[in-house]
Amino acid sequence: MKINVLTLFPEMFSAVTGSILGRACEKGILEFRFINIRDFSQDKHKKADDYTFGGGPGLLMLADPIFGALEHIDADKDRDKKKLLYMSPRGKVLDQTKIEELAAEKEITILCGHYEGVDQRVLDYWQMEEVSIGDYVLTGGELAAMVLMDSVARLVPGVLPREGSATEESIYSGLLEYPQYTKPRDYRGMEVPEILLSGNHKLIDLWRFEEALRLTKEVRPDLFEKFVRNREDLTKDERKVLEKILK
Ligand code: 6GU
Repeated sequence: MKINVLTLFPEMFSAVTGSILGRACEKGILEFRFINIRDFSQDKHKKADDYTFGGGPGLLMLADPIFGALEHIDADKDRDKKKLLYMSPRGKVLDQTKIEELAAEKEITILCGHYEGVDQRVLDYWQMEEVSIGDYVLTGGELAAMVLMDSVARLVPGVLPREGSATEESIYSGLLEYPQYTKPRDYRGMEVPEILLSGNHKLIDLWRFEEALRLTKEVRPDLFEKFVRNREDLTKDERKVLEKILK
């Protein structure tokens, strides 16, 4: 999968080129391209922003350098095969369903806004899809773009060292993750739950299911409600556990 990022701050993206995603790039599974919008400014001072028509505080990113950057990466070629996204608190909030949808794309281009945003004509002409990462405001789209890149890229086959963790398939999907422990068995007097040392995988799975249910019900009642609805796929034992939590 190819991901192009248009930004005024390409150096911020060293955060994603290190680590797991960087390795996937070396392996050729991912291809990242960071384009500095300022490089496409035709102004002698490399200006990329200006005051808004109609007045008001703050600067707006100019259309022309963004058009130049998009044309440089041939964003207008095979337009229907490429996703163009604009990171903005005005967009629809990203969720796992959207992330899965994006993970199936061949090429994604992400525009990061700064200051008060971008000239509306950029969004209209290129028919950009506006995406937010939550109901709060950041100083720019870069951190949001990195959240999107990380969450999408990890779903691309071969990116994660171990594919398809248990919590993403099976009954655990839609639930918060159960508590996990590693060595030592006793850390400063805090012991690993006995059942996890039992070697009885059926009981361990039921314990994990119960903990996941308990946690989800307490922290995310919205997710819990959704999980409980039309639950025909549970085994007898799992159903018993669910009924215990519901009581
Ligand atoms: Cl995508 N951009 C900015 N600037 N703030 C945000 C956001 C995006 N998502 C949530 N807050």
